[in-house]
Amino acid sequence: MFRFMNNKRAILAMALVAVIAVALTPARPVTAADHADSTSVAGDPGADIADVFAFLDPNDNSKVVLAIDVEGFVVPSELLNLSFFAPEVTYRFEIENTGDARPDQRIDITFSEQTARNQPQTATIKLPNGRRFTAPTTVQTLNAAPNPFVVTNDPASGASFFAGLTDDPFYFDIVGFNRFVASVLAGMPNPAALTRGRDSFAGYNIHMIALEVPASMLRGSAGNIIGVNGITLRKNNRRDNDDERSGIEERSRDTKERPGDKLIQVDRMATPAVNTALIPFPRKNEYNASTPVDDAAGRFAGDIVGPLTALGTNSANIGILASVAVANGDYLRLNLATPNTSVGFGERITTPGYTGFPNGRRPGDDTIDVLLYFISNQALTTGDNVNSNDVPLGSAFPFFAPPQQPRATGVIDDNTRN
Ligand SMILES: [Ca+2]
Ligand SMILES: [Ca+2]
Ligand SMILES: [Ca+2]
Ligand SMILES: [Ca+2]
Repeated sequence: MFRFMNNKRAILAMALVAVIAVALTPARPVTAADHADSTSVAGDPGADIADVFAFLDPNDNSKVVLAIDVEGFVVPSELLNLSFFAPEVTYRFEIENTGDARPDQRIDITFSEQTARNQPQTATIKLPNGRRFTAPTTVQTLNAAPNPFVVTNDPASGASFFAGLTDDPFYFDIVGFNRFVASVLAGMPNPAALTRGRDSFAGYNIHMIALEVPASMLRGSAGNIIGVNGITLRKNNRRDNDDERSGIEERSRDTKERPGDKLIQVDRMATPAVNTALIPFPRKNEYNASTPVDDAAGRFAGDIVGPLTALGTNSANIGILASVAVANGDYLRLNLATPNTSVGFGERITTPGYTGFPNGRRPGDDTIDVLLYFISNQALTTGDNVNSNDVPLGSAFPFFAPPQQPRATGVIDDNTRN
């Protein structure tokens, strides 16, 4: 068991983390928290969840913000053409609020087809209490200044909604990490590889869906603790009796939900990096098709706890990690009674008053560094030396930063850090 007394041992620990991660994912090194985590979603970007967020509105702790983003790495010059949400995908938040692994509520979000680049799509939001409302997406522009976020408030439920492109809030030096891993595998660990401090996601946009609801809407018998799981589903509406009624071309454009349609789960994501870093490659598709109930039944426990044990992560810290990903299934667990006054920008888990991941997840939380912190028995605090998003986050709902736009004449730096 590691007890980290100096930098050398800390570096050793990180090296071992890297070795384990690579050993378990031989064909795909760590990329994002969940971006392109398995072959089943890598070719389906509209349904490929990159990140999921759950946090108390720092301006009003009586409300919870839930967000899910998909299809990242949208370059500013393409934000007009790539700005639409897949109309045949259902974006779902599963809410667990009784203290077990079985979800108790769901919030579904679907989108109409895009009819023109300068027209919004219409999102339909179905809340757990049966209330449903519609909201326009935010239309994009190629101007140097972004269009303002369009936020729809639903007075009947107290909910607010936003969907559109934002700056990708995830930050991580993919290249530095993988170079470091390569040096470890070569037998010459080179921690200098982690000193680039270059955010692989800087300068790029992502498709963001954000919803704010009263916390009271999500509370259950577990009291202040809720679990949040993001999933995407596609309709399987290829029914035999449709073949003679309508042509293939017509059916392929049909996005209406009808009785008999079956929704197939494409991706799921709660705790960052579980599928990308820990689940072995041959089981990544299986993980995305599984549920938190499967997790709690131990289906992937060996894949998650085993490497941690091998690394010397002690039982207390394994317990912290397993409490969000194994014991009662993989959920972002958020304590609704823990006051939150920040989106986490620039904070570390060692920052006094830190209230972020693994308590839910705020847009600014340095999740990769937090995971390394617990894996190393709370000894490693430097992580990948990318310590915050490349642009400031928002101060009001949806709390994410505006999309990165094509730069104005004379602006040289587009923020990308490859
Ligand atoms: Ca994914
Ligand atoms: Ca439950
Ligand atoms: Ca960013
Ligand atoms: Ca970091």
